[in-house]
Amino acid sequence: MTGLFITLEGPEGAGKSTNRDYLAERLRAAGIEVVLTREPGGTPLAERIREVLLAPVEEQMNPDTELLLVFAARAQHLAEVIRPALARGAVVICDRFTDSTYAYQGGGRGLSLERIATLETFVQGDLRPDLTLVFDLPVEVGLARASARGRLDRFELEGQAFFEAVRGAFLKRAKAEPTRYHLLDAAQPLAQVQLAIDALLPTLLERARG
Ligand code: T5A
Repeated sequence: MTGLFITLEGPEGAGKSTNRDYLAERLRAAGIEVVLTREPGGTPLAERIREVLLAPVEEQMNPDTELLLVFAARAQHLAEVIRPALARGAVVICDRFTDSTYAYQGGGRGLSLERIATLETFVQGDLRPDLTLVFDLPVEVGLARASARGRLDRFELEGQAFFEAVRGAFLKRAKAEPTRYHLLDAAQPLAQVQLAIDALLPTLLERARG
């Protein structure tokens, strides 16, 4: 038995967490087992790595260190949460996954995509999300939403050019593989975004029930 692996991606403040909860609620209401999780994090150990990644510190984090920490957390998350849940047939909804690595460490930091792909295969084998929802919105709209919440994390302190590169990387990946990615206009009012999610439900339920 294999479950369904859904990831939610997009720039800062795009509404991933809000809509992750919404989607989980809709699937659970239809009797589906849903495991809701996030990256970096998802297990106690991986959450500790998340703290290291997000905390603003004076020492500049080397981009390779950042990349390896992201994949270290992912290895733990896959072993402890994602693979066991998929093996028992659950739907896993993960707030960010490896597309964020391509977007932030690849697009934002400018690290080699080949190197990221090598680590992706090393850590994940052939496991890839079945469906990736990309919440797209202009950088300034997302940053305004994120900063309205208060203190900014280490990534949110980056400048406009970094986030434009992140957004561009998500859009490029979505365009290259339209069967796996579903692009959503996250600048719309929340009710509209959720209507677009509702439209996906029949297909998702069919796939979740195998
Ligand atoms: N990272 C992560 C990497 O660099 N590499 C990696 O491989 C991975 C996995 C994680 C950081 O780590 C980096 C990327 C990130 O910088 P995070 O907290 O998971 O950080 O990610 P963020 O994007 O920072 O999370 P946010 O909480 O900021 O964004 P969300 O989850 O997209 O947005 P959400 O749902 O919290 O909404 C933000 C606010 O907007 C409102 C919500 O109510 C909330 O107040 N909102 C809307 N308002 C108006 N209209 C809508 N349509 C709205 N949707 C939501």
